[in-house]
Amino acid sequence: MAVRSDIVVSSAVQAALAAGEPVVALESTLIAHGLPRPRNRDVAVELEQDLQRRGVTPATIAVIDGVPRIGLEEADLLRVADDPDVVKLSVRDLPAACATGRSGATTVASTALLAARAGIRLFATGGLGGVHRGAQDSFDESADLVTLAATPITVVCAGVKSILDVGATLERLETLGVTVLGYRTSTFPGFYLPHTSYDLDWRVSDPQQVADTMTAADTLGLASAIVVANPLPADQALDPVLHDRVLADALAWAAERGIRGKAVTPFLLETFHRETGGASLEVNINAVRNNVAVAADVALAWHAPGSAAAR
Ligand code: PSU
Ligand code: MN
Repeated sequence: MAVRSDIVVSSAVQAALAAGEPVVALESTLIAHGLPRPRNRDVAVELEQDLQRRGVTPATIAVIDGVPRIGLEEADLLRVADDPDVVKLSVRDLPAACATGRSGATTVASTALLAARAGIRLFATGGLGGVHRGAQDSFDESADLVTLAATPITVVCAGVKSILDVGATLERLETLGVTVLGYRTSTFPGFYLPHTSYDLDWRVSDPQQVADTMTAADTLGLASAIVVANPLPADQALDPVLHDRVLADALAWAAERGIRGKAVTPFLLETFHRETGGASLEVNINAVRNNVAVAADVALAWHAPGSAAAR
């Protein structure tokens, strides 16, 4: 069979985009490879329902049998969550998966790319990929960073996980021209923890200021992403002592076992969930929920009557 030449946008997402209604993209690697089965399928469904309740159309993105899909029918969403043959697809993997008819979950990079192609302006995720510790030797830097440099979309995340080199990740985002906004915070959040020791240059206080930043970026003709860094409330954070202990173990084990390439992030996440007795999993899920809520608010502000997008 010939490879399909289109990206398939679900009828719900198509209708919302055509009507100028708010849409928020969701990534699927977080579901397939970031959260353990079977909890991941409940989260996948819950995130979509939460957006719908807020008056926003969800667009979970994945490649199903070689077809890139923006907005999944329930059966495909559950397949992404349940099927161990669903591979992890960053941008460079997309054409190969399409050509060979594979199914795969999209990372921040490939989700952002596909969402932007479809005209979606908002994207909610958990944590971004970034520069790994020891990258000066391994060269391990997520393709999320270079993709965001060239993809005009607003990504709401809880910062990056401390499994990464947070400082180096922020330096690369600066070099790459990616706008970073602290959402009601002046420090970069550390995913499991509300703060890191890294200050941010820009703090916004409400969804409208994010929407106004998007308008300004459009006016300026920027092709880069805007990252909205949304910290967890302090009472939802992971115990810092447990965090530091598990982090040290997880990094040591990854090195010992020679985990490399795209297996590194899922290995570290799984180790964290196991070694914190599931505590990091609850924190992770709460972070994603919070980010979905902020992305929905920004999408609503972006489409509000009188806003630039609505004109
Ligand atoms: N960070 C998280 N949770 C995740 C990921 C990153 O806290 O689930 C996933 C995202 O899909 C991200 C990807 O885009 O891992 C980055 O993988 P890599 O480092 O291989 O690019
Ligand atoms: Mn990598």
